[in-house]
Amino acid sequence: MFNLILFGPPGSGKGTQSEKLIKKYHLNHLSTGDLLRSEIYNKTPLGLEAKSLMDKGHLVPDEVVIGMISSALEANPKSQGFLFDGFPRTSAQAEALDKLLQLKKTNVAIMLALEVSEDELVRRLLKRGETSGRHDDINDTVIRERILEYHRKTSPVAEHYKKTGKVVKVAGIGSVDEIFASLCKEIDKKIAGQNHN
Ligand code: B4P
Repeated sequence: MFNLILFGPPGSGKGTQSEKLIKKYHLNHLSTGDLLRSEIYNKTPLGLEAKSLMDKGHLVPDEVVIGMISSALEANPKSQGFLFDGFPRTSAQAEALDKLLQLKKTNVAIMLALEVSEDELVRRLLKRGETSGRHDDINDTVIRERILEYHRKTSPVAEHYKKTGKVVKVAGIGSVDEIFASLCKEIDKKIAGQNHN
């Protein structure tokens, strides 16, 4: 099993690159953002609670997203590996993920961290907001709050995986295909290293 985390601030291209990576490496895509938006679309109680937080640019409570990921792992017992997109976003989520994977006798192989400047993040998200209908992409203040939440709560998650030498930084500026090629290069290196051991 090969499990990878695609990491980075809001708008860094996690969703965009995930779509391409899951096809190439036959991974199951687990995006907590997509799972939450599906709850909102279906107007579930969880979705209603999540919407009010997401519209302000805040994170959804840990127990909610950990529960969603746990169910998704259970639902795919034969998976060749998972791509975690937008999860874990707090240290508590990272610890929970390690435990869930341990139960499946596997672990995180690599964390690929996309690096993009703040001005470019804001530009991309406002542009997506013009067409996506996503409330959290329309307002400059909400976008800045999402980036602040990232610095406050999410960037420490990289420290968690640095301890085990799993973090690889990748430049997230350039064309989608150029960034995809950089990500593939790092994944191929990791897979070759694993096969060698
Ligand atoms: P997410 O759905 O995870 O989304 P994101 O951070 O906004 O975006 P992503 O990085 O995937 O950007 P994308 O590729 O789409 O989170 C939304 C909200 O859900 C959070 O704020 C939070 O409230 C909640 N949430 C989710 N997970 C949570 C968790 N684990 N715990 C608590 N709360 C959670 O790219 C953005 C735009 O850039 C797109 O328009 C794309 O076309 C463009 N783009 C991509 N690559 C580009 C490139 N190379 N050049 C130019 N533009 C590019």
